Amino acid sequence: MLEEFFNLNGKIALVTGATHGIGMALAEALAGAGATIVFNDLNQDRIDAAILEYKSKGIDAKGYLFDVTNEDAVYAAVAKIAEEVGVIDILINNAGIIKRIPAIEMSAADFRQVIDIDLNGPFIVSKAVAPGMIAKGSGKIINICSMMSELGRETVSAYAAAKGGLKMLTKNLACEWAQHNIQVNGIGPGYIATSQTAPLREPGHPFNTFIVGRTPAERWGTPEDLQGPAIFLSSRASDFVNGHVLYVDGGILAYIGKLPS
Ligand code: NAP
Ligand code: GCO
Repeated sequence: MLEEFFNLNGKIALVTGATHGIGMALAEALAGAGATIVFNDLNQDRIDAAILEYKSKGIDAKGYLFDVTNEDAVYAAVAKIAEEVGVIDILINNAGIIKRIPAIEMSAADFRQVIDIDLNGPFIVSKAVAPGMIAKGSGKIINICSMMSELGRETVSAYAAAKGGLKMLTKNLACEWAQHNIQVNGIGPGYIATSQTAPLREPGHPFNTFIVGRTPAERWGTPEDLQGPAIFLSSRASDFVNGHVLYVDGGILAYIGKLPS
């Protein structure tokens, strides 16, 4: 019974931006539950290196070179994946960037680039995989949101706008596609130790102490903390979960903050 709920055998999962970091951890989790993994990146060298890393872990992952913001390239890649591997059952929209610039100093071009990758990208890739899921009569889409889907902070205006929009895109696509037995949900990681947050974790950086104090679990999250939630939202266990953002944040969003000592 339990095994059946979380078994991904026979499922094909596309994880965007999964050459390292959270994306790779999520791909490994889904592979461990039986899924066949395909992933993409912007750089062929990083794709090649990731394929070897997956192989070293016993995962025969296939990598595809495309930019999630390039609609033609996305549709061509989804068609190529269907031809070479099969129709995508599970999509994790993981690819994303952040630019930490005070709003008044941020150019419109920088703002647009973050919105394009972090919000338009998930829309484009979701739209490209949906017809195959509708034809199959089932599908799972997981959008990687953020604490910034709910909270703001200095210097991340574009990222917060994108991730807040991604939360609402998740809810809206859930409403449009639930009738086709496609569940669209989100995972909202807290502060996770990856290359994206490396600047904030440099020795002595005040943010390091701040975020550990702001997290009831009193630690940075790891990509592995997100693996179980990803399997849950990719599996039969979540077939009646729609438009939900599952925050995996060590309690940050539940916390008013520590009393100053
Ligand atoms: P990361 O290490 O920066 O990885 C992001 C990945 O996305 C990279 O592989 C990158 O490829 C890829 N990417 C960027 N732009 C792309 C594009 N236009 N097309 C295709 N791929 C693209 O970040 P991470 O920490 O693993 O984060 C992964 C996701 O989780 C992001 O959406 C991030 O916003 C979100 N998140 C992270 C945290 C955290 O604390 N780390 C918390 C909440 C949410 P290249 O390496 O080739 O640039
Ligand atoms: C930042 C961090 C965060 C994390 C994550 C939190 O500069 O505040 O990069 O944005 O990446 O999104 O959930």
